[in-house]
Amino acid sequence: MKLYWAPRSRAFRALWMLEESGLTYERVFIDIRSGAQDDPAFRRINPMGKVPALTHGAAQLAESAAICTYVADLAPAARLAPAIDDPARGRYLHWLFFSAACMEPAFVQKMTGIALPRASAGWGSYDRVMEVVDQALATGPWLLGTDFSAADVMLGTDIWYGIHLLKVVTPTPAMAAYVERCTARPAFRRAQDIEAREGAPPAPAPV
Ligand SMILES: N[C@@H](CCC(=O)N[C@@H](CS)C(=O)NCC(=O)O)C(=O)O
Repeated sequence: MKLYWAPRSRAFRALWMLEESGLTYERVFIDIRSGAQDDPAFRRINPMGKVPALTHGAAQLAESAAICTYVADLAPAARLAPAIDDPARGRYLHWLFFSAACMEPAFVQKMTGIALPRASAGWGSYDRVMEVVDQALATGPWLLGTDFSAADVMLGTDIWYGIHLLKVVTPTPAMAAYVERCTARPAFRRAQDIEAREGAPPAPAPV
């Protein structure tokens, strides 16, 4: 299995997820700051030319939520997803999709100040998204209660990036405590170490 990734990007979700899974994988650095994502060989893996992307035998996929779902299903022993017949699966899928469908557009709205009617914006509004997330984290420790899941990898990365990188989130006490729990996980720390260790652009090939 190969993870195509770049540091300080949405690929962190896939990196953290793979570290949680215990699966063996190889990392392929795609230097998106120098245009490596436009290489035809990479575009055949993800026609969008974006990281993360994953290949596993004949399977290839992109979209971080899809990768997290795929990896969770591939590693049942790591217990990162409720079983298919578990009612918690509903809430799990809800939060996996919420990230790209609601959280990210809400961040963009906040950063750009674009005004849209609440009824026609799929995410409602930034304030509503934040309110709903805060309520979802009120009980904890994780989105599904006591069980950590791939949905926490998605949402945890978003809130963490929202606070520290994008600076669009002023954390409520529930969000701050949640991010602290996320960042204390050994797999999260390993992913951060990998970024620090391997995140420099690859040396140019000798000519
Ligand atoms: N919806 C995608 C978004 C991936 C994405 O936008 N990745 C950015 C980095 S954060 C990227 O690869 N940008 C390079 C480019 O678009 O040229 C996901 O969640 O995986």
